[in-house]
Formats: sequence, structure tokens, C-alpha cells
Amino acid sequence: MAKQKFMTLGRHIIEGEKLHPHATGELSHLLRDLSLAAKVISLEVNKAGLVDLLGFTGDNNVHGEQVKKLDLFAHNMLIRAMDHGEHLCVMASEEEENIIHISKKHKVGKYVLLFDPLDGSSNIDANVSIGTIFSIYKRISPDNTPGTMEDCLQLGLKQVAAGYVVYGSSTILVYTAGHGVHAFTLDPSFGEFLLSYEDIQIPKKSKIYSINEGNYLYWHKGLKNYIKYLQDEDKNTQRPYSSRYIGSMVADIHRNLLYGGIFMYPADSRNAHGKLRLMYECNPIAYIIEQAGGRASDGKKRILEIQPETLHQRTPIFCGSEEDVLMVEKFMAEEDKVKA
Ligand code: AHM
Ligand code: MG
Repeated sequence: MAKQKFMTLGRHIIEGEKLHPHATGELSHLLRDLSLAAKVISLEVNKAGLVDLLGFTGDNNVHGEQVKKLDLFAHNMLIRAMDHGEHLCVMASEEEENIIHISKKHKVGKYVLLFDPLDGSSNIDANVSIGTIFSIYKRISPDNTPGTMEDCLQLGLKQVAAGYVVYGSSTILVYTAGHGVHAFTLDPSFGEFLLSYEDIQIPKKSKIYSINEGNYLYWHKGLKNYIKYLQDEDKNTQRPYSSRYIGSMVADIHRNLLYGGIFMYPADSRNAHGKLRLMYECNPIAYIIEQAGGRASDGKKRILEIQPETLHQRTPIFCGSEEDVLMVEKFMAEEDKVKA
């Protein structure tokens, strides 16, 4: 993981494009528009407490959860920043039930954008890190027509780019366009994202696990056994592991990406499909983790190979350092064998 100096996000994206001789530059423009939205959201997150943005709007989102004002701000900001660039044919947001069409005032392009505008929003009031997650596909419907639901419901494997922005002690944008994972830190003094880590590789094995242990009672027996295994002492395998759980997926993933770790949001006896959304959270994170040399599965199969059926479907997720994810899969498979 090499540290570099003074490479702006814009320049990095353009240099990445040179790897594709037939690139039109559209994806680069799209990523730059996204980074502009991220800067505005970052400013708003930072001053939220000052301008009375904290607190609920009073509405529920499509999942029946209360929407915080900043969620709505981020959702609207992303649409406003992205709908007129002529690169997109359709969008979808975790905060909106249906697909979001591009206004007839603007031309449509060849890309599809899905996003979770502000993930981890229950943490906003406590000044804990939150984030934006995005996922980009190429359209499959005919060019120059409005984008469709089918454009949005593509396999995660078809993503052409994905990323997230963490609004933490600093604002960091991490993206992949299929050539490694790169992180940029926003320099607030002149408003540019500067390269902080190029080609991040997640350690193959870690010492950190991230899961909401409050749900222990409802877990699969194999998962209970795995967590107990991580807590046992064994110097050779660096156990016991440390537990780190922020409750903001983006922040938990970012730490694990840099230090190594396994992040889990499993299914349980109360939630058969877990909590996190395939299209807005799990697919983009899985793509990033795989690009960094890690593994992301629903406990049995690759997240990126799950055929989406609905826009807001949920999936269990186990992702991070490869050896750790393989181990939890093994524990759960063994328990399934015992039960069979
Ligand atoms: P959100 O999209 O409503 O913010 O919920 C997603 C968040 C993730 O960031 C985080 O990993 C998870 O929910 C935490 O859930 P829990 O509080 O059940 O542990
Ligand atoms: Mg979310």
C-alpha cells in the first residue's frame, strides 16, 4: 500500500481511463460529478449540528425506518448533482421506493447509478462516522431511451465502478473502477480529494471481527460457534480476536479494509435475509472488497453472484479478509451438515 503525494481524484480518474483505449471519458465525468456531491454532503454533515439539520423529518423511508433530515439532504443532493450530466439513464436510491428517471429536460447516457445517500444515519446525532455508498453499471436497455428497472437489477458482477465516502474525522472517498481500490482524503482548505492510499490490499487474515453481538440469541448455531472460536485463545492463529463494531457499515468496512477484519451482518431467526440491502450496500462493498483481494459472501455464495429480484432486497453478508470469511463459511456449513 504505497502512499503518494499530490494526486487529485480528477487526475487519478483520467489516468485510469488511459488504461482503456476506447474509453469515452463518460465514466470519469460521472465519478467527478459524484465527488462534487460528496463534497457538498461532507460540508453539510460537518455543519449539521449548527444549522439544525439534526433530527427526524418525521417521514418513514421505504423500509419503514424514520428518515433523518441529512439522509434526505444527501438523497436530493446526489440527484441534483447527477441528473443533468448526460451520463446516466436511470438512478435508484435506498431512500426512494421506485427507480428515479432522468428528467426529460436532459439527455440520457449509458450508465446506471445506485446509491445509499447516507448510510449509518442512526449515528448522526452522536457525531459518529457515516457514509455514502455508490454503485455504477452500464445500461442493458437500448441507448437513448429512458432507463428501466432491468438496468438497475443487474448482477453485482456487472458493476463497472463502485465506491463509498466516509464522513469521519476527515472525509475519505474510496473507489474502484476495476483496477484496484484507491482512497482519497478531502483537503478542506482547498476542497480537493487527494490520493492517500493507492491499490489498497486487505490483509488475507486479520485479528478483528465486526458484528452486532446483541443479536447473538437469534444467530445460526454455526455463527455462534465461529464467534466463540474467535474469542478462544490460540497464539498460532492470533486468537482471541478484537471486536470492533461502529454500527456504520462504511466506517466498519473502511477500518477493516485498511487493517484487515471480517464484517458480518448475518440472517437470523428474526430476519431471514439479514438487514443490509444488496443493491445499495452489499454489492458495492463486495466489489471493493474483492478488488482489494478480500472475499464477500452471503455465507454460502459470492454476493456479486446473487441475482437481484427487487430493488430493495436484503441479504446476509460476510466480508473482509479472505481467510476469515472462508472460516465463518466453514463453521456454518459444518453446522448445516450436522442438522441435515
Ligand atoms: P441504514 O442504511 O438505515 O443507515 O442502516 C444500515 C446500517 C449499517 O451502516 C450498519 O452496518 C448497520 O445498519 C447497523 O445495524 P445494527 O444497528 O442492527 O447493528
Ligand atoms: Mg444504508
